[in-house]
Amino acid sequence: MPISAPERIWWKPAGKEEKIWIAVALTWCILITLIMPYWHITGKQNPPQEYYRVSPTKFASIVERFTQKYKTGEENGVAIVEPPEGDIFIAGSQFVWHPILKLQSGKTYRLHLSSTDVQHGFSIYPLNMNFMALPDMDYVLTIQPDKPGEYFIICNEFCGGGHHAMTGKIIVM
Ligand SMILES: [Cu+2]
Repeated sequence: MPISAPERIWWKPAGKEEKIWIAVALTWCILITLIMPYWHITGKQNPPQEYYRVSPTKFASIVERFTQKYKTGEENGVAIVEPPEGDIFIAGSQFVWHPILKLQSGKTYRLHLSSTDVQHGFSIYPLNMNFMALPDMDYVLTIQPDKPGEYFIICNEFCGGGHHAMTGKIIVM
């Protein structure tokens, strides 16, 4: 069979259903495109606006000093600290979040979050709060815990062989 050119007009004009589908899809595209900037401004889910540069070794030594100063106990080899209101620190390191923070409900803390090695994901469970912990970056999250209980921190960024077991804890009194 010889190869022949297709008919000159081989398509059919769009039918009614196809036109409806295109209109619905286009409307939806425009809508979700507009929702993105809208949610960025009103969604209260943006990363913290306060952050500083800090070297991983410097942050590690700050966390160490903070831990020694306010240490009240230990759990599975991780120090428990009970700091007063103000600046508090937590570091992600392969493969643990440390120290364990014991906080008072209703008080305001400035939680400094960073990593002493690679990138980690800071995810507070059961709350749906997720932040990045980056080496070289000190993110300051102003928090006011209002519900007593135990909150678990899970690393949600693959960071190496022990990633699946990388947890931490915040206790609210
Ligand atoms: Cu991880």
